[in-house]
Amino acid sequence: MLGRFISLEGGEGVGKTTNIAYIQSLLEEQNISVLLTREPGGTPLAEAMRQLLLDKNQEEITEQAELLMMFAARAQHIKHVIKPALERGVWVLCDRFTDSTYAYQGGGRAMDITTIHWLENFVQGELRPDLTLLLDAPVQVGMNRAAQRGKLDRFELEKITFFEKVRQAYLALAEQQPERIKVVDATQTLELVQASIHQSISQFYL
Ligand code: Z5A
Repeated sequence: MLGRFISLEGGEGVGKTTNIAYIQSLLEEQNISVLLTREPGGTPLAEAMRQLLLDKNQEEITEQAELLMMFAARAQHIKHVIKPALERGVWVLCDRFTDSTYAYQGGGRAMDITTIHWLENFVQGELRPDLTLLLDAPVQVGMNRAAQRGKLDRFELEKITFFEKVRQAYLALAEQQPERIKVVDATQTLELVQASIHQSISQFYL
């Protein structure tokens, strides 16, 4: 693999979408080719699965089906988008990846971590992000920001306790893997958030 793989993580409304273009511009200033993508999604089939996963107006999706759909979409994404880009030397910048599964399905839904770990190895082989930026903020801060957008999807209808568990699961991952996962205080102004991101990204490519 010649390219590098960077993922952006965090609870809803913490600023992932806002900051991903900023990271792209930082890398492109260094003449690095970048591919922006997201999960669930990133290929036509995976995007169709995303629609199903976020749609609240359908039959209840079981926890098992939700977990398997996340990894099914990921399998498509890795094979058709992520690996080919990395092999061409392009850096991949992904809005959410498997840490989201550990946080939402493992933390929020309390699903068995061993099963998630098994699926991670099965679907990804040795592929893991080289760097992950975790945008962290108290749940209410992200929810207030996300609420400004209006309509809520299937995940956003969960109770606050669900998102508290998601946040704690993310912070536990960052504590376990401090080399890969850099926590950014997302409660700061956008200017300060981007200064922290700049620092982590510069340390990474220098
Ligand atoms: N999911 C899962 O369960 N398992 C998995 O394995 C995967 C995903 C991969 C879809 O994700 C759902 O899939 C997600 C988890 C689940 N559900 N939830 N919740 P998504 O990424 O599409 O959904 P999201 O997390 O809700 O994204 P988001 O709401 O778009 O959040 P964001 O991208 O982090 O935030 P943003 O749109 O950039 O910013 C929100 C607003 O805040 C916006 O108006 C900004 O202008 C503003 N903002 C941003 N930064 C700041 C600062 N620093 N100050 C003030 N205002 C700010």
